[in-house]
Formats: sequence, C-alpha cells, structure tokens
Amino acid sequence: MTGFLVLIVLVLISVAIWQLVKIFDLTQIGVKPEDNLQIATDNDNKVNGYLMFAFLGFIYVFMLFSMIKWGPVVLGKPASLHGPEYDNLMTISMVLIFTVQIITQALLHYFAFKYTGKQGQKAVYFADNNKLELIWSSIPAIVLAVLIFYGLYNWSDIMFFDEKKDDPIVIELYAKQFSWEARYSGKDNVLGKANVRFIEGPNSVGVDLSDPNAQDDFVVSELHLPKDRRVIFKIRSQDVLHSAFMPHFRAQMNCVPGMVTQFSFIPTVTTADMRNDEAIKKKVDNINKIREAKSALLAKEGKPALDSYTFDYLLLCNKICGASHYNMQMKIVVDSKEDFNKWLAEKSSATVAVAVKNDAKEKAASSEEKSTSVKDSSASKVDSTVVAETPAVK
Ligand SMILES: [Cu+2]
Repeated sequence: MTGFLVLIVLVLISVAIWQLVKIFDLTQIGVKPEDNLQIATDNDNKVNGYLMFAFLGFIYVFMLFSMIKWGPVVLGKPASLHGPEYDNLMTISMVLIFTVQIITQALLHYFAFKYTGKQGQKAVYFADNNKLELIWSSIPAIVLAVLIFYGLYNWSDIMFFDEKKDDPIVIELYAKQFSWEARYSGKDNVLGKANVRFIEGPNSVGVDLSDPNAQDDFVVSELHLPKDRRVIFKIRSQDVLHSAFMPHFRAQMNCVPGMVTQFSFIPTVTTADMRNDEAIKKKVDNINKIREAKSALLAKEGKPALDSYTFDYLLLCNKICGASHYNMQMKIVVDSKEDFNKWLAEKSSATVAVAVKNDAKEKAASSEEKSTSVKDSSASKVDSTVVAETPAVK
C-alpha cells in the first residue's frame, strides 16, 4: 500500500513538472501561433464540455452506489432517550446536504457544458448584481441559522439536566492508554475524591481512601447500566486526551487529563432487547457470515477459527491516543432495573477500600515471609520507586 502511494506521488510530481515546462514554453517570445498546439480548439472545448457531463454522471452513480452498498452499515436505532432527537438533526442535515448538492452539481456541470469556449467569442464582463448576491447570501444564512439553533437547542437539552430528577446513578469513566475502567459510587451514590497520585496496586484509578465517600466505591471493567434511569458519567483521563464514545447511545465526551468532564443520558433499550432487534439481527448474521468465510480460510492455513459474534453495546475511544487506540474499548450491558440491582448488590461488596486493605495485608504477609531472604529489601525498594514515578508519566 505504501509503495502504491509513493508511486502515485511520483507520477503526480512528474505530471506537475511536465505541465510547468509547457507553461514555460508558452511564455517564450517568438513562438508562431500556427506551430502552437497548446491552444484549445473548438473541438477540444466540446470534448471537455462532454467530459464535464460524464463526470457529473460519475458522481451521481458513485453516490447511489455508496448509499446502497454502505447504507446498511450505519448504526441502528438509538438506545438512549435523547437519541431520536439527535438522529433527527442528523437526518435533516443529511437531506439538506443531499438536495443542495444534487441541484448545484447539475447546474455547475450544465453551465460548464453550455458555455464552452468558441473561437472568437468573448466573455461578458459582469461586475456585480446586488439582487443575486442578496439571494445567494441570505438563503444559506437563514438555513444554516435554523440548523445551528436547532442543534444548540438539542445540545442544551442533552447537556443541562436536572441532577435530582429520574433517580440518577453516578459512574466515573477512567480512561488510560489503552483501556477503560468504571468506578461506581456505591450505596451513597457519591464518588469519593480521586487523584492520579494515589494510584497504587489495586487502587487502579487513584481513589482517595481517606475520603468517607470513597469507602463504598468499586471499580469494574464491564459497564452495567440500568434501563430508564439517568446515568451521570464523570469522566477522567490518566495520561493523554481520550474520548468516551458510546455510539448506540449517541454520546461522546472528551476525557481530559487534570479535569473532570461530564455526560449524561438515560438508556432506553436493554442489551437483550437490542439483540432481538430485527436490524441488529441482520447485522450480526452478516458479520458472522464474513467471520465464517474468514475462518474457512484460516482453517486451510491450520489456524484457529474466529469466534462467532454476538451484539454488545460498546464504550470506545474516539481520539487517536496512541498505538493501541483501536483496541481501547469496554463492554456495556444495559440491564432491566431488577437485573441491575442484583448485579449492583453482588459488586458492592468488592469495594476499592477493601481491595486495598486486602492487598496491604497480603503484602505485609509476604514481606514477613521474605524477610529471611537477603534480596527482599532491594525488591520492595524497586517496587516503591515505580509507583512514585507513575503519576509523573504524562
Ligand atoms: Cu484513547
């Protein structure tokens, strides 16, 4: 692929040099018009006019082809309360763009054909026309203003919500190269303070264990959300800019080191219901067909087959944050209220504070065991310097 790109660049550079030489030739004094084949004849202009039409046909055909071929790849129905409004804005914008470009492309190419150059014909000098300018400035201005106001209205509707309504649950999303962790606020529904400097051992998101609110916090690597209940995400990053992207919920927010950003939505479709959705079923079948074909090829090479795919919501990173950015994802499960509460009760016992205490106990026990060994002191020193240096890594 790189070789092919280099080849194209070289060809384009040669064409550019060839054209520059031709222009240089034309500017030389003493060239007689009759030996100059570089000036376009009527026939050349006619050919160019028809080529314009051919190009118009090409872009229309390619547009239709793309819509039919890749149209089904777009996301299915939204799984959040604000999703349909968001999709509406997207649909209106796309319909407008399609309509305007179909008309303007046709006009542009038709006029290029109609007014092809003819020998001896001079262009009309046309300085300005206030009426025309008013029309082509005000129409786009009005249309764009309507779109922008509608977008702003949607944005504020999504971003400004009543934190006390809908019995919200607070969850922290912690981004780092190249994985996600989610911290639940536990029974008090208040997240304890956290700082990158507190990261050590099982305290992987840097919870401040002296904070009373942190005592019941727990960290998971699979995000569970309750259906029909508001979820407030508090988003942090350990190292670089990431972006928390939950496409099925039409949600995205930057994760910025050194600050907490926020996004909130109400999930409306459980994972089980989404798996039964006709459009999703079709997609899953399609993906599995591709995987089966690939597995058959792999089997020939004696390699293991690919797993079959089942639908899951995903939290993805949508900022190119490093080499393994593509693989920075976390599974999201939307549960019914009952299932979610069951899951929450199971997880609540495994809090960060307990994990840290257990870890400390284990360490103390193992260092007692090792105290007979001579190498022990140096080993634990190495360990503590690594931890001390971790926060400085940016
Ligand atoms: Cu990332």
